[in-house]
Amino acid sequence: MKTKGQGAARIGIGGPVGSGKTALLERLIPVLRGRGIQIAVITNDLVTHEDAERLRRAQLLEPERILAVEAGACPHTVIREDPTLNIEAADSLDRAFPDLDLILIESGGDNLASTFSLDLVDYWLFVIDVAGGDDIPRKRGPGVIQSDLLVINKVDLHPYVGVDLPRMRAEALAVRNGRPVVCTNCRANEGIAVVADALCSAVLYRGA
Ligand SMILES: Nc1nc2c(ncn2[C@@H]2O[C@H](COP(=O)(O)OP(=O)(O)OP(=O)(O)O)[C@@H](O)[C@H]2O)c(=O)[nH]1
Ligand SMILES: [Mg+2]
Repeated sequence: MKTKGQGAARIGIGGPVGSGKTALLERLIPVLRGRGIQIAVITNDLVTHEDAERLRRAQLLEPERILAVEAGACPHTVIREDPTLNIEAADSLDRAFPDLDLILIESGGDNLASTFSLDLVDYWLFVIDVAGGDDIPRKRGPGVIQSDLLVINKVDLHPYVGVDLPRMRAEALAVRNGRPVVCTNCRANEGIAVVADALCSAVLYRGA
């Protein structure tokens, strides 16, 4: 396995508070590891290490492969305006694990305007969920429009929150100018392999 650039490929996972970014990581990690891909994770929380501790407790990865960055009050700052802390964390993972293929970087939960600096990541996903409202794609936030992959999570909840899921998906596709949209249910482990396929084909290739 080789990445298309230098060192491990860096993947951003952004999206509003509670949309399911950590839940997606918990589902993605076993799928990627099952494909022989070497992974590490960086989480960003405001002033705690909550998500990193949750991932360590889940024992999906060696604890040394999970680093936490404290983002402070503006979670988008450390993934966009000044991503130095995250770049340093990713560089240290590259040094500690020279065989790494992917570093998955979860942003702190933020608003629809949050995006990742391309100095930090090679590819980024934006995770929204059906309970956040089916009008979210129509609001055309930069995360929805510019991300390499848009994930609509919690599709199991659509009957309970009165969301027309096919319409929400169609409206998301319409504003994304051909970039892909994947529906997931992290609770029941649905759609996860499609997300894994998309990011692997974008940033990894198998050497001859
Ligand atoms: N029903 C349902 N619940 C989900 C799904 N994915 C996540 N959840 C729940 O949604 C809540 C928030 O999930 P998290 O993974 O913590 O969300 P997050 O985006 O990482 O949250 P922050 O890091 O705080 O921004 C948890 O209670 C999850 O169990 C899903 O597909 N379906
Ligand atoms: Mg989280």
